Amino acid sequence: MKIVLHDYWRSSASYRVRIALNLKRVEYETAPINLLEGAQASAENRAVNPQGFVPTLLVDGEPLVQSLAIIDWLDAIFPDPPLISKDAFARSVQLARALVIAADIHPLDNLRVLKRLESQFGADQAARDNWYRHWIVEGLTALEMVVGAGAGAGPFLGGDAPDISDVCLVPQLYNARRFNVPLDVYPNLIAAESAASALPAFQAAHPDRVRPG
Ligand SMILES: N[C@@H](CCC(=O)N[C@@H](CS)C(=O)NCC(=O)O)C(=O)O
Repeated sequence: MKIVLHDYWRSSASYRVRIALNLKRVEYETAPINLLEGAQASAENRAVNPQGFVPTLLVDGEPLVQSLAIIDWLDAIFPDPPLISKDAFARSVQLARALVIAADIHPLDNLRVLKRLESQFGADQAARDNWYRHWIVEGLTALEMVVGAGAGAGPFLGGDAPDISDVCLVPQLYNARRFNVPLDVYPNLIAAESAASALPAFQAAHPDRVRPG
């Protein structure tokens, strides 16, 4: 099976998929799509990812899109280690945590949304940064409460091993630091990130490790 990941080094949705591929020790090639040059909107990228996003995972030439759906596919085909539980209740809890980030923080801070704030409302850099930080703080505050209420298991959000919510958390915290969001108020999230950052699979997926040039 030939697997090619279309990604961008600083894209957090791509970072999620790189982590999952590495955790599952899947061999893959990468094909960079430069978001700053607008390559995501090219006809070539839209042919595999009609929304004009990264990541796209090509499996023997067939595209899979949407990072969480890609991770769900990876979990089905490469079950070890599992990232989504087979137990219905645990699965719902894991997905809910992942979706706080992937559905309710990340889309609001996407590049196309930031550009739209500028073109439609004239938002300057300071206003866009403020917007970016606002949605991160709101989402992480809720996630810290959720995780704190179930505290005890740890160190990962997934307990003694990372699950799909840890795969979403680490890239989101990377983004938060880029925008100088104070993170010391999220001790449970930071503890989970520390545990994840000790794993080679997470380290190898870090933007600084995959940045071209
Ligand atoms: N829900 C999608 C989101 C993908 C996404 O937002 N990708 C961003 C990079 S992290 C992107 O390609 N943005 C391009 C743009 O906004 O123009 C997923 O999880 O794959």
